[in-house]
Amino acid sequence: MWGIIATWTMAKDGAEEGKKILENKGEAGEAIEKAIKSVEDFPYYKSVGYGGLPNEEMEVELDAAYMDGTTLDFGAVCAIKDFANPISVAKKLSKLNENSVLVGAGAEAYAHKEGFERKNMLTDRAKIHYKNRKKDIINLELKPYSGHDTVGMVCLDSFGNVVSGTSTSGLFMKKKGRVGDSPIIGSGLYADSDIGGASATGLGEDIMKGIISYEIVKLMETGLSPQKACEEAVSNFEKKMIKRRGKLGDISVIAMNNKGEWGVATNIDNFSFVVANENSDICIYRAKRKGRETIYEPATKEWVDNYVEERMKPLEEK
Ligand code: SD4
Repeated sequence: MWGIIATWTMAKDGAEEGKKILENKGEAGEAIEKAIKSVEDFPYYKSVGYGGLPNEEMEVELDAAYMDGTTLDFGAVCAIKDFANPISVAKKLSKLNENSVLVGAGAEAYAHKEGFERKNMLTDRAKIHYKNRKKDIINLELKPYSGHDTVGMVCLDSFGNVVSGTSTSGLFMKKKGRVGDSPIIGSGLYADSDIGGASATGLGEDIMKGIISYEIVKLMETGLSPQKACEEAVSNFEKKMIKRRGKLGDISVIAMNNKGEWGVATNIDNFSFVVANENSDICIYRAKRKGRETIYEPATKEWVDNYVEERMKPLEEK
């Protein structure tokens, strides 16, 4: 059995590419890198790779991580600037026994020496978003951080290897040097080929408090289905956060076990995800919370067309 699951509708084309590798008996590591690179390269997605929205100082700082559930190799880059594919740098770092998580200038120096493609990741479109947001923050008293969609993925290949990966520009208007959950092992992602893998998206500062991806994998280890494990992890964490802090930011999670069964959970009303496995063709679903549970249904063509159109429509400075 092979399978692939990814956060948000934007992952669809990448997931298609990953799926092709998996169905041709390719490896999960290759599939996930190809899939996430495709999302990073697409200029209209505002929260991953090229075209990702900048920090407060109009710099695009990117976080990415890669975990191999068979060897437990883990690599990550945090707040890296001006490299086209942070996921590939993270994957390469994961093979190292030391220095496998690098931040900022150190990550850039490594990527440069290893010959990764340099690219100015700040697009004209992202600059317009930035300028507009600055005005909205003042005029509409808008929260600077709203609007963020990290790509998180779990892949299972026909040989039983589970791999997880993430890539993100993090929160729009974040402070320079801010790092969220996405490159943090156990929080943004985790993988163990004896069990399965998980990944999260949402408010990193909160997600990290629950080490939610590790929690989901551990719940699957107790015998819970991926769906139950995701729901249990999110609802237990929500209960704790409300009790201790009175609130929990947005959090959505995906998981797949080593049989290709999958699950999701969210505490919002508009989480979307993409999934395929040997038994079912690629499909975009829309999910929302229903009490302690999460319900989902396939997205209609109209909704998907509208999603893509919204992201690609011409943008003007306010
Ligand atoms: C972060 N978790 O940097 C990321 C952002 C995200 O959907 O996932 N947004 O906190």
